[in-house]
Amino acid sequence: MTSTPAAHDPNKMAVLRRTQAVFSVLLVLFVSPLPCHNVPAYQKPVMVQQTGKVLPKPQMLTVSAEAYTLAMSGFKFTYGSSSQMCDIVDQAFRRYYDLIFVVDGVKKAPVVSKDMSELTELQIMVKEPCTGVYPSLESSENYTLTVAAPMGTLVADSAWGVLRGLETFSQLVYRTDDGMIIINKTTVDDFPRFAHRGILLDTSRHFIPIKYIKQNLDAMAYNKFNVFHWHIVDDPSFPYQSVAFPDLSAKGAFNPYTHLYTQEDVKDVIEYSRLRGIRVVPEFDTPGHTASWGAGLPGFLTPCYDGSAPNGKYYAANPMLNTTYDYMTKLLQEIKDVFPDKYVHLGGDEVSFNCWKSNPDITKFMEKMGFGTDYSKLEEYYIKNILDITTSVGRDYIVWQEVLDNGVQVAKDTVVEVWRRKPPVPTEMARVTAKGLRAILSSCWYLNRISYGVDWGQYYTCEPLNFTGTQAQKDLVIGGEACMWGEYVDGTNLIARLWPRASAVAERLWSNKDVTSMADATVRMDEQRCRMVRRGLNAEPLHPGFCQFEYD
Ligand code: CP6
Repeated sequence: MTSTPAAHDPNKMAVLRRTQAVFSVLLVLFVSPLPCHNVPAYQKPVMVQQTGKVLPKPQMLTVSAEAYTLAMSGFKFTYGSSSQMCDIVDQAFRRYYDLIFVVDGVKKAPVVSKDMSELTELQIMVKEPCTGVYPSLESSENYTLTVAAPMGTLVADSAWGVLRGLETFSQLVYRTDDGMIIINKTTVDDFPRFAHRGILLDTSRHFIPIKYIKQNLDAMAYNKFNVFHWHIVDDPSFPYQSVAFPDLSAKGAFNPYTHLYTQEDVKDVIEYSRLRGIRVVPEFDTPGHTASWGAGLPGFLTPCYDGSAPNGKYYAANPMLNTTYDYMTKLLQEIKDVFPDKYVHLGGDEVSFNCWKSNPDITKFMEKMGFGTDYSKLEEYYIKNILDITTSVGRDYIVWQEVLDNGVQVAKDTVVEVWRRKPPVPTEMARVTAKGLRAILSSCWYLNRISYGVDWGQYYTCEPLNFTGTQAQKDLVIGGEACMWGEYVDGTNLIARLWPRASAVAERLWSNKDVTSMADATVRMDEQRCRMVRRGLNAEPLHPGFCQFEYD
């Protein structure tokens, strides 16, 4: 119902707009000559334009031309009699009711067609207990949705499947220009291709207020992403308020009063995510990228030297001190208590050896340990300790690819995130999986990198399984992440920079491998962008055009 044709000629646009309006009215009024539909005799089936602009494209979607009307007071979500019931689904009912019936911030009762059958109910059937549950890599997100008047059904193993199915249901609903809410007779059988579909936000280069983190979580749910990779601290600032080490943020945040994620904030984000079927995987990146830790944790960083004297600079965690590991043990114990996800991201990227090389105490330690002059052995020593600490506190871990590239021996259950373009992505994906390790790809999805023009095609055509390897290797690829590094991003531009560009990644990670046509995807991308705008998000335009419902 929205339109963003690639029309550059304004006259053409006007004609197109008129034609569209006439078309949608005609299509809605067009009465089927076929009497074979299973509806009460007094209601004639009404045929309308086929829709089904669902993004990411479901594995199986069949949209019929037969359409039903939805009335706000007449429509409800219900549980089937043998269904599990839970908070997650109850709250999703409320959100999706609003998404369907709210336009321009108000619930507008739709015009109800007397000529059409009415969809009065969507009955949900959840098989697994879902009260208080938290999502995991192994969670089922499968669902089957049948839209048929008067009652549709949505069947899923888990609450997560219900969430994905409700999103699809809400995307099948549309408004006509004359104010009706319509949904076509539809069947959907759907499941994700990859289990790990993430978005990385960097809250260290700039602080991102909770309001925008939540907007992003909403957008993630609309696009069926399920992992919020929270790159919460880094060199420039430490906004996480630690219980064990309050000085880290007191001395390391940009502003310890305003640019701070308190324990309450973190709980709030985790619960908001959980209700949307999104895991929160925090990243505490060490030993590099830790400049902001120095002030609040004296002795943690390595003093750098000019010749025989310290030069007052510090870089990277000090790998030779036991206190470093004591600090990390205490911090990781806290992280385990605060973040319920089974995984933490331990970073390990971009470690420069210059400072370690300059420090005479480190040199002595290298000799004592028999590392010679191979500083990657020192890095390995550090990482190995951190991985062991993480295991001992009861968490699994994800690391950036350098950990492996530098020859660190990692446990079999390590997940490796591939982000560099050198060595070439297929080489690295093959290398990681040949070691029997699971891989996440993000190299081709650095959405922080922008340029003029339409750029989502490069994200759309990036295929995680495009490497030479056995089926067993391919099975080790658990998904990917779109990254929004924060050097040039804060609350003012986060949503616009990510969306709808990340929607292209969403489709690559959810939909079937054969879903590769950019021409087809353009239709869904356009619709998805307008849908996000209608839902109140500042998703940026993809090309000249307009939306049926825009912002104020
Ligand atoms: N910060 C950290 C970064 C980046 C990485 N790690 C990064 C590198 C290259 C680009 C964007 C971001 N800013 N901690 C790499 C994983 Cl283009």
